[in-house]
Amino acid sequence: MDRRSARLKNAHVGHLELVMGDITEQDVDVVVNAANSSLLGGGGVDGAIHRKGGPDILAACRALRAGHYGRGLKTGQAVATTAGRLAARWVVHTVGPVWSATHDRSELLADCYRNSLHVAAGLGAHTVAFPAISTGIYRWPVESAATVAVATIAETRKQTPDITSVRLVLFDKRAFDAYEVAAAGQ
Ligand code: AR6
Repeated sequence: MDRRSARLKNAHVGHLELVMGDITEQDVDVVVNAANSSLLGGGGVDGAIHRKGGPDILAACRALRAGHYGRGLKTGQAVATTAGRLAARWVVHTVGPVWSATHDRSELLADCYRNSLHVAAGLGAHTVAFPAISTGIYRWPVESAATVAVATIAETRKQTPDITSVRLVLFDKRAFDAYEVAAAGQ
């Protein structure tokens, strides 16, 4: 075990798998991307997925923009493309809400998890990995985002029984710990 993997953590809490690591390295059917409404790439998870997945993902996103998604993807919605060179079969792109201290946007964040799981189930996927949507560039406090994510995944899994594994992939220890606490309280 190298020094980096020695620091990695993972846990099973109920039916949820928590992993500290890089979402682009997950061997699952669906990797969820914390995209923006342009669908044309960005930083954070989005940048990492496009970099590692290669140009086929961007080509598929451009095709979506040329078709039904001419005005982009709305906050909370989800849409699938190829996963290009990733180990996953599909990327499901969703747009998290930007954090607001004055407006409660929790339902939009919940929509991301709900709609992504339904899109994944529609594809016939069994295993899905999520990042901590909105907790990076969109500045959502990680404890609050964790509570929304864990509750929504638990509720939606009752309607998507063919999805046998949902993995939350957290980039650092602070996020991992927050999601572990939220999952244990579920
Ligand atoms: N694997 C897992 N988690 C990651 C990775 C990775 N490779 N890279 C970052 N994170 P963010 P958002 C964590 O900013 O807040 C993009 O520009 C990161 O530490 O990727 O929803 C889009 O195009 C954080 O905890 O997504 C949008 O414009 C979490 O993933 C905007 O950012 C989410 O951070 C979306 O912002």
